[in-house]
Amino acid sequence: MTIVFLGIGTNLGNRESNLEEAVARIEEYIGPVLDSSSIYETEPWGFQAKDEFLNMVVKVETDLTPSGILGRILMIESLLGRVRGQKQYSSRLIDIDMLFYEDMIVDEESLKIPHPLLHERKFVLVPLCEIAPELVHPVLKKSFAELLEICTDRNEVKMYK
Ligand code: PH2
Ligand code: MG
Ligand code: MG
Repeated sequence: MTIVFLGIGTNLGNRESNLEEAVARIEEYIGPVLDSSSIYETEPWGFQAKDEFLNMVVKVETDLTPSGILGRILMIESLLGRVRGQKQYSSRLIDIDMLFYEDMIVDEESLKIPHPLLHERKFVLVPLCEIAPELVHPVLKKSFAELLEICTDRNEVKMYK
């Protein structure tokens, strides 16, 4: 059994029910959710959009491999109605990202763990620090609390629920 942390985001449709549905499908197809952060309302990061995101992080126990999890994530995203466009960033019904998988490091075209941008994004670090502040980033060798402290992202991240 392995512990994996997933980040979930949505800025279209009924955002709260998108998160609820994503957590239910993660439980069904990836494994039991051991802990979850609060929900945060966050400014779009890296692109312009009028719709703010809801973001949260969950801690999941699983017996799947990283590529097994990636396959399930893509399936859950399409079950929830996500259609992938050409652009790098765009508004979406649901996005599930594998943030890290124990302290495994994977650097492949189709899969990078830890998520290469997680330490630059307050919409990930703030919820992550709520449930795992003392955990150490396997590449940067700093705790998530330290990474949040030195993070230069100034986008707004506010507690929603
Ligand atoms: N996801 C992105 C790009 N920008 N901004 C916020 N606030 N929340 C996200 O989940 C998000 C984003 C790419 O996946
Ligand atoms: Mg993402
Ligand atoms: Mg994604």
